[in-house]
Amino acid sequence: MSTVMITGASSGFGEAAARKFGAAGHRLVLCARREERLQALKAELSQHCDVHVVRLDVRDRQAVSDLPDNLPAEFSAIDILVNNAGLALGLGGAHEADLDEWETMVDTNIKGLMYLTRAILPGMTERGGGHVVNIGSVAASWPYPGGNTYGGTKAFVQQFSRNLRTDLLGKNIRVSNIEPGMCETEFSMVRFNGDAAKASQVYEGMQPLSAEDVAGIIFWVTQLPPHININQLEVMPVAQAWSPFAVHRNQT
Ligand code: NDP
Ligand code: 8X3
Repeated sequence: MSTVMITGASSGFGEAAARKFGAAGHRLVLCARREERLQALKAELSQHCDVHVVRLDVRDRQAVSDLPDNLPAEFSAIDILVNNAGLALGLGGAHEADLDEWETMVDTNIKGLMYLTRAILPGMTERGGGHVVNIGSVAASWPYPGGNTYGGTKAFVQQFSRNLRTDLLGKNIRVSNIEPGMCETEFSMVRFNGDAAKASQVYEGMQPLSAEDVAGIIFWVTQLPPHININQLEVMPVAQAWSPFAVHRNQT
């Protein structure tokens, strides 16, 4: 049985991962800003496993760095950190983007992930083992219109994950970067600022991944024999692929 910390456990992949690890009896530390959702999840999962809930904004550097010391003793030895909290805001062109939205994505997807990693790694190195599972995105490698800063933040997650592997070589700590494509969670609702019609259009007429699909992958990489490290795993729904290069033919 492992102790698993999941950020962004109030929705989407994080919530589904909590259910997956919880059903297998793992001890859970669930973090997000919407604590009432975490409490409801705790009530649901408590029959299978021990759950500790933390109201946490991953952008709060001090709160994240204090987190390990504030955990109850029985939850303090984190074996698996799922760095999942994150978001996209807007899908406009870079020339008209809202700088506050860009900063929120940087603060959450890059800095928040950095803070959590830095806070949890010392315990893992002291105990001689662990697994950091970062949630990247296909947007890290493949540009699309309006992906601008969001894709940039996930490119950071990709390279940071690789560099963690090199820093942690010999310390028995695994690092995996899971990079999903389209998945129907609250992601698009957040991206489009609560516009449900716009959000559902994203998945119209195609079968996206489900949160459970991604949670199953997160769980799987952690359950492999301990000498195996999945470095990077990109996954899309069958209905999603790349497009050819866009060419602007200025001939009219
Ligand atoms: P959801 O919007 O359903 O979930 C996002 C989670 O992140 C929520 O639990 C939210 O909790 C948490 N979160 C956001 N900001 C903060 C913050 N400042 N502090 C703490 N928690 C925060 O989206 P997904 O489950 O889809 O997204 C999870 C991750 O997967 C993200 O990193 C996203 O970029 C990535 N991703 C999503 C894809 C998709 O198509 N859905 C594809 C590829 C990657 P709360 O608001 O309660 O704080
Ligand atoms: C979210 C997936 O394709 O909307 O990371 O960028 S996508």
